[in-house]
Amino acid sequence: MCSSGKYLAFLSLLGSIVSDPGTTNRVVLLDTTTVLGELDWKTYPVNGWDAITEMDEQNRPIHTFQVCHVMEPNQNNWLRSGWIQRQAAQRVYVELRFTLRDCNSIPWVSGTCKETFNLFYLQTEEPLSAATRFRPTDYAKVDTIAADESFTQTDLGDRVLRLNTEVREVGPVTRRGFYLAFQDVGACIALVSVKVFYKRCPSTVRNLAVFPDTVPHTDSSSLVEVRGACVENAEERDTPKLYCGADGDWLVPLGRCVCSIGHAEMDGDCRACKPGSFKAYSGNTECSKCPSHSSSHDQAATICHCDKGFYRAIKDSSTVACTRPPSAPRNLVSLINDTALFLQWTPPIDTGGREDITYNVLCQRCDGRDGDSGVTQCEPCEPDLRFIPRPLSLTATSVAILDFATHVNYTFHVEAANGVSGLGVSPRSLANVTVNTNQAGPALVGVVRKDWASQNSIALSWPEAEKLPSEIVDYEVKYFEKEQEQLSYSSTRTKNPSVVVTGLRPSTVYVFHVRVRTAAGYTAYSPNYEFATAAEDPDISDQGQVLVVVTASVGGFSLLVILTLFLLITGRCQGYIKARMKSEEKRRTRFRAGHVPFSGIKTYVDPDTYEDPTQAVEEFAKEIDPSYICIERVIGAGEFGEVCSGRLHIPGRMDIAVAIKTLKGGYVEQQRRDFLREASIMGQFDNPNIIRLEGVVTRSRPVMIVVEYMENGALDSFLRARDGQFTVLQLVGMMRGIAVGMTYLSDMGYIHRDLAARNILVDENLVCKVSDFGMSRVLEDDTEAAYTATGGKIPIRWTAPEAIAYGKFSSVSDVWSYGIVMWEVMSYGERPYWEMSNQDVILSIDEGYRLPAPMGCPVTLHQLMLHCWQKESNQRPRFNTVLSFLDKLIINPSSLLTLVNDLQSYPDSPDDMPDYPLFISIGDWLDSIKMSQYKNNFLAAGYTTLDSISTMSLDDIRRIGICLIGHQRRILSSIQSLRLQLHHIQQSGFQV
Ligand code: ACK
Repeated sequence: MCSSGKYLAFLSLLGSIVSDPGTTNRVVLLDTTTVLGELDWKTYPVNGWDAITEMDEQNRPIHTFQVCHVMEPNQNNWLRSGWIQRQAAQRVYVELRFTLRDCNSIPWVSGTCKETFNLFYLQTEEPLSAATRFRPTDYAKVDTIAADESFTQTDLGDRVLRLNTEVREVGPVTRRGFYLAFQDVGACIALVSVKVFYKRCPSTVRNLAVFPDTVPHTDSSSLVEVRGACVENAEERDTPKLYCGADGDWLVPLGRCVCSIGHAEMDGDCRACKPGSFKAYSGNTECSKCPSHSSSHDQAATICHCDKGFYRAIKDSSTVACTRPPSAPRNLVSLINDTALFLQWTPPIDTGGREDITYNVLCQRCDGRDGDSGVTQCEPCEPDLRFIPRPLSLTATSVAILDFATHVNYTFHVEAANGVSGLGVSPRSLANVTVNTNQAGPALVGVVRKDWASQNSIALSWPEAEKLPSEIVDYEVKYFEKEQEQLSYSSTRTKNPSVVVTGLRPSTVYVFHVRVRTAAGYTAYSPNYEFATAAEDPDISDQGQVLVVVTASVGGFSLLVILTLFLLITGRCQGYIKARMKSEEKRRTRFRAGHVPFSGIKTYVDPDTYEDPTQAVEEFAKEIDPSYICIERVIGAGEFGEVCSGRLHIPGRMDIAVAIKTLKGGYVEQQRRDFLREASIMGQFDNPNIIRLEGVVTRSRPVMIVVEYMENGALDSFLRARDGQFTVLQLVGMMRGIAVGMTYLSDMGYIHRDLAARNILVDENLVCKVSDFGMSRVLEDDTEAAYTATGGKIPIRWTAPEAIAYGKFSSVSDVWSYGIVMWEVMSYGERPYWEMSNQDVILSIDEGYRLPAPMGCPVTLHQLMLHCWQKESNQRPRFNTVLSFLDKLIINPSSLLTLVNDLQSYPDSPDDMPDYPLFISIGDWLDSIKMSQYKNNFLAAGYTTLDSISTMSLDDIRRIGICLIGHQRRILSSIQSLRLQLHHIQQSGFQV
């Protein structure tokens, strides 16, 4: 046996090395390095293995077993451990640390020297008694253990000692305990430590569930499924599970627990919500701060209780803010005529934090005074008094009262209520007004007369209202098509007792009624008056020139809007009209037999469909004798020659200013045809906002096209020269003119393709007219046009993406261009997209960028521009929609007051834009959701503004007579989205 001092010193050093690495998924059954007392292991024979116990620096024992009978043959030395309890183990691991000497390093050893030893085990239920004889055959072999490293010798002859660590699996073990045995057959071994352990998955908390210590299966390929138990104050969502793997690792977490009400997760635990916060629902959410006007004083609150004077309605969720009854309605006024008494008020200042505000109207008759006390005696009003729409639960801020008695003092109490009214002891929120029915008299607006009517307009007047309780603010004229039975009504205001109502349909009977707005509110409406517009004549559109003047008073300044509708001046060209009528008839029979659109508008005929284009010129343009033309000066240059101004004097007619486009000499036939092509297009149009063709000179040189003269020239240069000089309303008037012209062209089926401010001409009255009808030629001619990938020449900045990409021109691609023209107008002729290259314009449009609102641009107008620039062409408005939207803006100039620059955040791309409604009246709204049939129901129930419908509930919808469930749903969901939009708009200060 080797037991030199050097070797023992080495062993003492090992004592500090062989401590337990302390892994948490191991349960140690035996560790010889931690046993403080005697190990009491047995050796057979007694002089085989040698037990040595040394003390380390900390005075802890180091138990070592050595054997080294390498010189003697036939060695069979056994070392047996004490009895080791199995505990929960099923598979046991034995970790041995030892040194084993290399036989070659031992001088003079014969063949008896070995370099391995054997590990055995024996399972028993109980420890063997001391008397039990050691029988090697009782032990089962685990393995032969060899050294990875052994004593070796350096070149200098020093021995280097290496420590081996070997782990063997023992088992499965099933009895209560077992022994280990080490057999030496002639090696030189120092067994430094023996550690016996088994693996288990240690108890853990995952997803708020606790999983206990778990021993893996003996079969290393199968997992143990373990169900977790929720931590305190948590509840199961899905059964929490983990699987314990053979190596003591937890695998595959499934299911989870969540914190119960009043508790929230923190550091793997469910902690109680602090006072001032609450959690009403179980789940892994945080505790929330108590909503407004509520508080919680205890830990783990599941609800915050309302502060004094604040309540929650039964239908309110326990998580919403507490609210209180509203304050009283304001500005309660009464108006009376001979049959009806109207009460109007404005909503209370304090809505109590709720949106479900309703009003109840209570009535008392206070006729006499008590003889003794002198106190006014009041009694409930007569039960047959009729309230329209009803006395209680009103959602609008007005009510009409019928069947009242005359010469009576009525006192009306208007109560504001909301979902929490009546829940506490708060006083009722009342506003009172006393009405003396002596005042009842005739309607305040006298007889309404028709002064004149044209195809599209009717002028009305009525006597100035008299005997009004307070000053007149203005008159409101409501009108609708009689046949439509009030399905769609419009209204306009005027300061004078007269108005010209425009935008009407020819040969149509309209119903009008008028009321007065005074400082104290509205009077009753006048009776209905029915007047018809003039009949339509396809060629003689209207008689004379009508100037429509709408005066509007906005916030203390007056704006004069001049919308001049030029209609064909007759007489001047009677013969010409007759000549055209013939060709018109011919054309219709030839190209569109029997096809005249219902609006009575003609259909455009492409001159290219004529075999001989000269024939198209003959058909649509009048030949003018050149001697009638007096050229005065050159005003510009066109592609084919100069543009001049001059006068046209047709005998028997007043001479007129004209512009004359000339075809320069030396042209080839194709150029002549291209030049005259524009005349054959223009000659088909007859609209006050389309440049009018006077005629052509083709039978002599130079060939000329003569058109009406537009004093202010092209719109873009005109605006640039007059930067900042117009009111918004004047600019809108210009846009309206262009929209009228474009509506006409699109109705005729003509696609312009080059709509841009440079192609709009402006006359001395600021009337804008669409010009430049060259189509393909125009695009060649236009300096803005650039070649596209498809080879066409296109004015990129003005053109819709689908037209640039695939040449898909349509009336809605013209709408895109119209949006750009709007932008040019509002920016006084700024170049769209400034100095960006055409390529960059195309890319940025594709990425969703759109021109921002020019300085001083009303939100409504930029909103309309963005609609025109919808990427999806079918989502763009049609020209008639654009036109009616502009008309509504003009009628409600307050809608132009909010400028984009005033808003904090305003989208600059149609993609980012909330769905702003492109409508202003209830009628428009119902049209937009295809529920037009209910216009009457809304109007009859007193819903006249979008604001008033925004608070409607399902019950209100039922109450006004909408019975089909599908329709109720459609209307309600539209109201809900409208409510959001109105809220958004009101937040940004935009008036509807
Ligand atoms: O901006 P402008 O003065 O308006 O310069 C151009 C120029 O001719 C070349 O087209 C002007 N122009 C074209 N047609 C007319 C017209 N009918 N009346 C007045 N000017 C016109 C245009």
